[in-house]
Amino acid sequence: SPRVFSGIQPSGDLHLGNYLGAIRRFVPLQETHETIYCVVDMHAITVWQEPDALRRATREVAAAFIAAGIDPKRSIIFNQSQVGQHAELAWVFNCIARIGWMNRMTQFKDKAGKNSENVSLGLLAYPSLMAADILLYKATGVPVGDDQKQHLELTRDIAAKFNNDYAAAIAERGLGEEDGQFFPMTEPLIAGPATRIMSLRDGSKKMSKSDPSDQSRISLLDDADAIAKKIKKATTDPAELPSGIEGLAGRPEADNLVGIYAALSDRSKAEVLAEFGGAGWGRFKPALADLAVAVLAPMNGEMRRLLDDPATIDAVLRDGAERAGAIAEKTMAAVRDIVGFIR
Ligand code: AQP
Repeated sequence: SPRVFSGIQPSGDLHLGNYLGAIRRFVPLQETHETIYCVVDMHAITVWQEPDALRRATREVAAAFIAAGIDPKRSIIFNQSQVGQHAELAWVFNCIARIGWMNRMTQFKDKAGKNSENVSLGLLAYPSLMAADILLYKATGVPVGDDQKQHLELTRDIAAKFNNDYAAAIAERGLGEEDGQFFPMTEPLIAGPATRIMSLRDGSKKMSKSDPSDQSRISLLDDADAIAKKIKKATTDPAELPSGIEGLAGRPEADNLVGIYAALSDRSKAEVLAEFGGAGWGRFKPALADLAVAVLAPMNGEMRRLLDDPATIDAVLRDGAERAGAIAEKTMAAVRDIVGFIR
């Protein structure tokens, strides 16, 4: 069956955007695909991480995967640094990708800000490691939020340039797939009403782990009280909810909260507005808070239970790393031959 790969960085508090845009969508794919889900700790250190905090956050992402319904037997769950082939293939891709491609990445520009001479080289090369993550497993689909679209395009560019630069070596050794290509063209799987959840404080910024304001995001470890308070305080305009989605145009905060409600209740925004059109925030926000608590509380409890037993989480990651490593090594051995490395 077709294979999907996706990763989450252990770089801070997991939030509702990570859940609705990514983790939750990983679960049903287990029915139809071979699924590989990775805690990308090597990506996380592109910006400074305290070692203990990194370990804690790595286990937290693994716990969120399991608590959300990813079965470590059916799927492969592991942390990136335990499979050395990710770093090895990323190096080859660093030599395939062009600096200009990396400089055009909006996430790099956003994260580097005006300080682009003084950020880590890893932050610039980030998409190259991401391409390695995906292509080591020859994954054809990657479930991600909308913010990752540009990185996925770069993954395709790297795959295409590798296939093309080494076309003769691939053909000569018969290492191509049915279509003669070595790496597939990966597609992003971006769908649903929650592809881009925005900050609760500012409707023009995405909800993010690295936002300094804790009020900007709903954390997956927030308790019911914290969730309700954050939603109550969320920035909105004063107008009541419109009765159709056209009425959300130019109202980013309203659009965001309706989108969150839709995603949490598996409905479309239009269906949510059919119920709440004309309602004020005093009615909508408590309904949203109740819904968010109902969906997140069971997961929150399960995550806490799992985190009480780090040895079990580490064993899941170790087992996943062994299974992932077997696939990764097969690809990497072929890459060494294609490139001309003697082994
Ligand atoms: N606001 C969001 N709405 C929908 N999806 C989102 N994702 C992130 N933010 C939102 C999706 O979550 C997955 C994991 O993201 P990541 O850990 O690789 O890091 P990120 O995209 O950089 O997410 P953050 O939370 O904003 O982290 P920081 O602040 O550390 O950069 C991806 O599939 C992403 O699309």
